[in-house]
Parts: sequence; structure tokens; C-alpha cells
Amino acid sequence: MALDADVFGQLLDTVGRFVDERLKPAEAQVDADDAVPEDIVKDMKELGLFGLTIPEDYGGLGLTVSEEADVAIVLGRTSPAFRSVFGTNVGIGSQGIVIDGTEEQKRRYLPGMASGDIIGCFCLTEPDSGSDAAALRTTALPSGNGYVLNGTKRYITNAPRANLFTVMARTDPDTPGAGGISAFVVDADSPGIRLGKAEKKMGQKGAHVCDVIFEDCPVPGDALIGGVEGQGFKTAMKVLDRGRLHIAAVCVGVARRLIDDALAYAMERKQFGRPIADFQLIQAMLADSETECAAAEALVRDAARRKDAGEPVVKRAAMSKYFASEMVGRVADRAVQIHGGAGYIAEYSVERFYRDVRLFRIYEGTSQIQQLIIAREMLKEAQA
Ligand code: COS
Repeated sequence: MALDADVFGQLLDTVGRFVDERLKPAEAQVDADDAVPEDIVKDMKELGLFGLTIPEDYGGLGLTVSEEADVAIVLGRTSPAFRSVFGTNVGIGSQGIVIDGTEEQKRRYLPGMASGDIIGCFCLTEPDSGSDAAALRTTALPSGNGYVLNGTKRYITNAPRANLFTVMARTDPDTPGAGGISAFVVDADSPGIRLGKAEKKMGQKGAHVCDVIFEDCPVPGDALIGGVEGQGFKTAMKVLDRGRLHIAAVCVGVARRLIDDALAYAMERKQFGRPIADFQLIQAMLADSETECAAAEALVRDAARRKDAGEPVVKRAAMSKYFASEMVGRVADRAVQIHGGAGYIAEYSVERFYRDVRLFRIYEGTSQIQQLIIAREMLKEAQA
């Protein structure tokens, strides 16, 4: 349900102030330390950021997809690592339970996720199964009243801090592909769970990923999401549809920040006796970035509005993620170019953002997977 317009307006203002006054000044330190300070995490909890999309009945704010996009655009104006702290609780780490969980699973986990006391993450990717998610090999074989998990999940965002994993695993090894996959909620302190080493990444320093290894890890029968076997792949895809819209909105916010920084630099920096913003080749780069950012924003907002109206948005979510993530890559590249030599120097935030945005074209489905989904949906529509 949508929030009252005034209440939502206040939320957006508060988040905007938090971004400008609290997060932006800490960006360089977070990048240098590869850690988001705990006092900032505490403030995020107090602001309710962990519970943005969790329904109000379970202690969250229950934002609509359009409202979530608005907030994500504002949050995009600072380092993506900050969003990552609560991003899995807002998106892929909670939505499996929100969308397909039993009432008992919702009551048990969502209030803690909304408050930030439980950090959730999403375990789909494996060493040999990335884009081909239905090829995953982790097994959840029946044992007593429950299951035993075995397998390795790779590059799991927030795993080092997680209390709860949504795990896609094969309950029916004889059924290849999507049909044999089920989804589970697994407490991180269950026996038989080991974390891999923290990976060193190109960017988004302060956001952490590692492997999650399940070795004869017992889970109770009521850990099966929705209580039905064989639905796990579909749960994962539904989660990703919403997640991809969220990431697209973040890309719009980051692009807006990069455009603002590039414009400010171009107006300040003088060459040939004039601000470089006076030169048409610089103006062309600014104009392209501004236009592409506005186009991505329109695409994301339209898809979000349609999703709130109950329309299927598989194609539009993929289009939004594809266009917005590629767009912010181009915008970051131009922002570095406008900064010239300074753009390659770590003191300027465009250097950091250039590295940070590279991930948007990869996670929650690569650009190539989005293209494939878009074209498949087009063919389905044409054949209907
Ligand atoms: N919502 C609901 N159901 C969906 C769906 C969606 N968005 N997408 C697919 N499904 C259903 C299909 O309808 C099909 O159901 P039936 O068997 O009942 O017909 C089932 O799921 C299998 O779908 P499909 O045949 O399309 O699966 P594919 O193996 O061909 O793969 C892609 C689909 C490539 C789209 C999928 O594997 C994918 O998104 N890969 C990228 C994974 C990813 O984003 N990883 C990032 C890591 S997580 S941060």
C-alpha cells in the first residue's frame, strides 16, 4: 500500500538529507577502509532503511515499487556501497519470503529484517552456475522431517554479515533445470555452513561478498519457502524482477550525481581562458548524459508504475536494468573524460564511481541476460 503523500515526502526529504549530510562526507573513508562505519549502520536502522519494502504488517514501511524507485534514486546520489548495507534486506534477501513465504516464515523473519537486526542475503549463483541459474547444483535432499544442504554459493553480497540466507537448491536431482529447484530460508548459524574468504573487488568498497559453503547442513522442513517443492526457481525470478527495477533506479541516481559533479567541474575548470563548459565538445558529453539519464528514469518509473498496477513487467524490468546500467556506465565514462587527468585521480569521486558502476551491468543479471529476456518476451508477445 502506498504511504500518505506527505509522509512519503518527508521520508524522501529525510533520506536526501541523510545522503547529503551523513553519507557523502564519509564516501572517501569508506572506500579507503573498505568498511561502512557502524554508527552509520545504526543511523540507517533508525531511519527504517532496512525495512523499506517489507510490508507494514511485519514492521516495514511497505513501499510500493514506485516509491521504492524514488528512494533508490535519492540513495543513488552517493556511493553504492552504502545502499548495499541494507540493499539485500530491501531486495533479494527478503523478497523471496515476502512474495512466496508462508505466514509463519513472514512472522518469524520479516520484523527482524525490517529493523536490520537480521541481515538477509540471496544464494543463487554457484561456481558453475551464474547466468544459467537453472543449472545450479546445490542439493537439498530429504532427511527426517527436513533436508540436508550440500553445495557452494558464490559472490554472495553481504554474506559476511548475514544472519539468514535464501538458498536455491535442488530437491529433485532427477529433474534437471528449473523444475527441480526449491527455495529455503536458512539461519546462518546452522551447523555445516562455512564462509569463504572475503573477495577483493574492483569497486563498491565497503560492500562485501564471499562464498557460502554448505556441508551436510541440516534444515527443518518448515524452512522450505512457501512449503512447496519445485517452486524455487520461479521465486528467484520473481525476486529478481523487482530487484532489477531497484538496481535500475539506483543507476539513475548515480548517473544524476555524476552529471552534477561533471557539470560543476566543467563550469569551474578553465582552459583556453574560459570554463570548459563553454566548449561544445564538453557540452555534447553533458547533453548526452542528461538525455540518457532522463530516458532511463522515464523507463524505470513507467515499469514501476505498471508493476504497482499489477501488470506483468518481466520485459520492462529487464529493459530498465539493461538500459539504466549501460547508461550509467557511459555517464561515468564521460564524467571521467570531462574531468580530464583529474578524473583518473582518486581524490575526485568520479574515479571511484567509475569503478563502482561497473558492477551494475553484471549483478542481478548481466546486460546480455537482460537482452535475452527482452527478446524472449517479444517473441512470446508476437506469438500470442
Ligand atoms: N517470473 C516468474 N516465473 C518465471 C520468470 C519470472 N520472471 N522467469 C521464468 N519463470 C518461470 C518460467 O515461466 C518457467 O516456468 P514453467 O517451467 O512453469 O514454464 C520457469 O520459470 C523456467 O523458466 P525459463 O525456461 O525461462 O528458464 P531458463 O533456464 O531458460 O532461464 C534466465 C531463464 C536466463 C532468464 C534465468 O536463468 C536468469 O535470469 N539468469 C540470470 C540469473 C541472475 O540474474 N543471476 C544474478 C545473480 S543473483 S544477484
